[in-house]
Amino acid sequence: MKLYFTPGACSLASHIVLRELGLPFEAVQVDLMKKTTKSGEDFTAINPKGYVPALGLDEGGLLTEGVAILQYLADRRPEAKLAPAAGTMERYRLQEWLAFINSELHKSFGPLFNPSAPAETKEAAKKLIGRRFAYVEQQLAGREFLAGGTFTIADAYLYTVLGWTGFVGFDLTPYPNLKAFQARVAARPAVQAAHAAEKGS
Ligand SMILES: N[C@@H](CCC(=O)N[C@@H](CS)C(=O)NCC(=O)O)C(=O)O
Repeated sequence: MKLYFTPGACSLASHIVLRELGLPFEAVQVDLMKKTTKSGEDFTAINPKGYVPALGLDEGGLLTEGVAILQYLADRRPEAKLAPAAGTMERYRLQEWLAFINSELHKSFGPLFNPSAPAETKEAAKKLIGRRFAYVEQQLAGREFLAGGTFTIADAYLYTVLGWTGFVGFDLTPYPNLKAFQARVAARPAVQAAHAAEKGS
């Protein structure tokens, strides 16, 4: 498999999961401004959507959309239990988290990364993220991970999004459960390996 990624972007979640599962893969860095790969290929010719993550499959073809990629990867090694079996209520609960992180958290950061977004738009985005974080904070009370006691693909995604708070000046101090979660996930060997690989790339 080939993971098209940009350091620190939402592709980090897929990168972490590949390493958690010990799946063989090639990491291909993408410059999102120029829309080229590190070796100079036109990324839009590979992924017409022009964004990461994208996963080149061993059998040919490309899978896009982080929540689809994360589930595809977890299902390659079901014994690792990074996602419950398809069709179970636990899987729908996981999909509920993935959808929430994707549409309510991840996408709410958009204005904060956009240099031309007006200050009021950025402020409104921060308020919205704060409300969403308050919900997650409450859900994480007494729990190590989103789905309970074991790490899943939703945790890799939430961890990735939490990592952006430092870049955009969002203070996590009022969310101690989120901060503890972030530290807990950061300590995982696969997460440290993904960070090291992205830094060195
Ligand atoms: N719907 C996509 C969105 C992915 C996304 O937002 N990727 C960002 C990085 S975190 C990106 O590549 N942005 C560059 C662009 O859209 O041109 C998903 O959920 O995977």
